[in-house]
Amino acid sequence: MEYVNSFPEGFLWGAATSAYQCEGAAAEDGKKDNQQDVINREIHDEYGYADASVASDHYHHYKEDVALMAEMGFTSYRFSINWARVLPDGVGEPNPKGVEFYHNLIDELRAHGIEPVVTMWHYDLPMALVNKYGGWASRQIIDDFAYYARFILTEYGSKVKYWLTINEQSIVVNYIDRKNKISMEDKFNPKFRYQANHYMNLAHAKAAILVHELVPGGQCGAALDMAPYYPHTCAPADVMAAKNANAFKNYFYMDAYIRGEYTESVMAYLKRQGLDFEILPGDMELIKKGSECFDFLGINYYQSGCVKAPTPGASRRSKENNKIGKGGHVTYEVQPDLFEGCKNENIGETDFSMPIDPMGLQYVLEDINDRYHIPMMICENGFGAYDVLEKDGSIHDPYRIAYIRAHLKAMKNAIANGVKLIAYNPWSAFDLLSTSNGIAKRYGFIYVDRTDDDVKECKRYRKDSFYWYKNVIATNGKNLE
Ligand code: BGP
Repeated sequence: MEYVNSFPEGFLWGAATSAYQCEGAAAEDGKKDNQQDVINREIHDEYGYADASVASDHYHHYKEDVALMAEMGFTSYRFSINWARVLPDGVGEPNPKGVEFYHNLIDELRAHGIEPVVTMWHYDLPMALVNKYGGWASRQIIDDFAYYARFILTEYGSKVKYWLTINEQSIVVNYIDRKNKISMEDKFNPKFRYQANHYMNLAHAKAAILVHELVPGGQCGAALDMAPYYPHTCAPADVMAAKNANAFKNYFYMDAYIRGEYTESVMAYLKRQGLDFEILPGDMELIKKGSECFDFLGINYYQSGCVKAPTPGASRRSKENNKIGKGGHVTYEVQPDLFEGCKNENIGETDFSMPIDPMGLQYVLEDINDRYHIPMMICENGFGAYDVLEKDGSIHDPYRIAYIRAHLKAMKNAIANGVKLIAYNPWSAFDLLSTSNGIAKRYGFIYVDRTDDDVKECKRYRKDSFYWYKNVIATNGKNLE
């Protein structure tokens, strides 16, 4: 059922990327290593996937990329700042060339009428801080994150209204997968993860307060990966497991950001499991103050989840991404005595085992709006696939068009039911490194001609979805055909 056929006046249309996944120039112009440079070198050695040294070479192609975005009619673009590019040691001396790069990028966007939406941290902590004290493992990160936030807000605040502090905090905390290592020493010590989560909440709060202090009219948010959890059956124990999963994976993070408090049932569970963390005097006051500066929630929506009552005695296990790109290769999460992930037989999946569920997006948007009454921005949504560059330079990606069309319809329904949606920034503007499958798994509207083995010249090509999305934007989402 479709209720309305329009997006609000002034709705922002664009797409998203993150620094380490697209910039390249990893050791150029004064930039030092970040955690993702190191992790992606490891991934390259182990799986043969491309590392972050060249990525999509956006550092050298940014003008062309912005021109292509403008050709599609973008009015927004979500990207992240590479912390180690502007502050190579994490704190202290800035790197003039790195600082200049983001001025140039932002100016280029503004010159084309594109609103920048900037993420402060998208998985790429400077190695200097990881080596010094283990990154998110130490309370010191809170002040260093605030130092970095103050630096970039002072530098770019007059040109950027929308700021996202942290990308996908719940993913960082919940998944063992290497992309989400909190520090390089981390060996999925669950207790340590919840302490690091607390530090992230404090770092986020400081940065949110700074956005309001330093940016006139500044809007602060954070982007969370958002999957609604469905019960496998209507057996009460399965329904309870779904309630638990939604609290543990979703509300626990939103309650901290938006209400400035921790979800009671989750805190009780963590205590029972011996996973409770240290909260010092003043911490909760800071988190509360940060929540008062939280203006909008970024939603990264790819899929829904399905859970059942946990098998008694099952041990803790994190979800593992499908690394080989053939359906069915996925490991489901287990949280002992709370829930156990399983396959939802009612919906299809991508080749990378991502369940495809547009209605799940309507569900989360309405659920969050009913619960928190907060404006939202889609900061990621998209279809990862093996695209083929034809001899004539065309790329036919009907699967991506179908996926995005269905999700836009779901957004229209949510808007009709009262959801205040600011923007749609799907993943990704152009092809870039996947967190787990190199460059072979592509999400972009713009094809970047390189492979995992051969960087070639990273020449850009327009996919079919490029032209389709251009028309969607031109009609403010009225025409999705
Ligand atoms: C999100 C991340 C992005 C992005 C996307 C697609 O979790 O915020 O960085 O990569 O997922 O995931 P993947 O690259 O693993 O296919």
